[in-house]
Amino acid sequence: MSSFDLVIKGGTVATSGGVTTCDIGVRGGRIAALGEKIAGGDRIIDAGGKLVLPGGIDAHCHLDQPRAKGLASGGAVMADGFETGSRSAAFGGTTTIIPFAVQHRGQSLRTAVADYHLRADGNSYLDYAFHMVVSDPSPAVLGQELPALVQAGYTSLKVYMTYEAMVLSDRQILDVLATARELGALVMIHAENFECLTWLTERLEAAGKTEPKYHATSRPMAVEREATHRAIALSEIADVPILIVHVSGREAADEIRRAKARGINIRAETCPQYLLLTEADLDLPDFEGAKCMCSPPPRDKASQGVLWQGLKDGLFDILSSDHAPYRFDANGKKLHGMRAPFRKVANGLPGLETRAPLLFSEGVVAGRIDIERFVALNSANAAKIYGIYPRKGTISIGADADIALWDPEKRVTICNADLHHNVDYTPFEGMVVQGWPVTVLSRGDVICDNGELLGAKGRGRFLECGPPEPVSRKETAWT
Ligand code: DUC
Ligand code: ZN
Ligand code: ZN
Repeated sequence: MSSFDLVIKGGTVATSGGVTTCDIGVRGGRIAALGEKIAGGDRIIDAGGKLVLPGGIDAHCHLDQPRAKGLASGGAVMADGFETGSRSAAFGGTTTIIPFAVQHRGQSLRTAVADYHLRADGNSYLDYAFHMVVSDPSPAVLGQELPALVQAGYTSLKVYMTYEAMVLSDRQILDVLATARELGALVMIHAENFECLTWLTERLEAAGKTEPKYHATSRPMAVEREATHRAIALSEIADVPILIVHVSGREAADEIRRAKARGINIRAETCPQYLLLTEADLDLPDFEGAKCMCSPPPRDKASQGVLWQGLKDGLFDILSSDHAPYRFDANGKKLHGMRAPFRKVANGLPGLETRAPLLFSEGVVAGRIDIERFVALNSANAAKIYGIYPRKGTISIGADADIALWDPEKRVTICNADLHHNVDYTPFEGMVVQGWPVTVLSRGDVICDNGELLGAKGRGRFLECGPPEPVSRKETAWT
């Protein structure tokens, strides 16, 4: 018996901190040695010509999420649960996923988390953690449930400034922020102004402007910009860091840049759809535009440039998919028919599998970001922000052997038929990318190899998260 279960030999190993050529020895699912020539190994993987990268972390995806009652688009069914969602993520080089356990109004948060475990446990190919969505911050939730849940490893939560079933008032958001501050949890904020977009939606409907393209008209950049500004102000007032999710427009990005320049400790995320799609994609004929309907909506070319600049220079910390899997059929996008007003069309698009390859191709290969920055955006920063670093997000001794071997030359034409989710389309159909993860390991197990699924359903484990990195707890005047 040799001293390693597996040795990955001769690859170019990149982390967010640098690039080197070395071998990796894996024992018991963890990285046990890094060195120039590691001898032995029950199994050898030749990584010559490959990039050896930490497995991706998709820190914002929606899987098997029960729909909130009372939504205009209510009833649409998510096509991916943990089985197909994690499978698809794995084929795209992702080894950890963090979806959302959603509390519906009147529901206990603890119950929501327990219910979500029933959906996840035993079904995932990948390790997973949960964020929580707080839609009813009652005294019991803030005073009893959240403290126990944060202690148990659920250290991040999302609040919404929009959606009828989820929206919180500024005062409620302040209550959640103050609780997060006390507990050392991180609050993610969906920043769109509910009153403004509802007013615009009603005006558009009255004028008969209900096709998918008007979804973008109903949520212009000012709707996102104002809410982003307000979220930052709330974070400043409560004196606790926040993370603004799925930033889409250049105006919201400008707000974040200004806040960071003033020394406000906030984090930000964007997604491939905002880098690669525009509002024009919502105007495709035959209701096809509905495939690209998400909130906030895709913007314009100028926004894409601003977001790429922000990914390069550190304005953005992470790139997530916001995978929200609705099929283009009567259970999903077409639940209310092909002529449904945009208000009734489920929001979201799929992206777990294409997230990292798109960032690699359009980012690294296109010369917009270097490979270290790719690793930071793809995995290291999410691991740090959500309290699972250095177990995840890096290649270092003691870390889980969650590793993706990328062929940096491989050219792939994205085609939904080749993807492994359960959605019947991809908004990136026909795009040609260069670079693809050909071998993917999770805790030392080869789970995908050259297009073949080798991992077992249910092998993924729940990850208890530690304290998020940006949390600061100095005294304030109001504590
Ligand atoms: N917007 C969200 O906030 N969540 C899921 C999908 C979407 O478009
Ligand atoms: Zn959101
Ligand atoms: Zn989302």
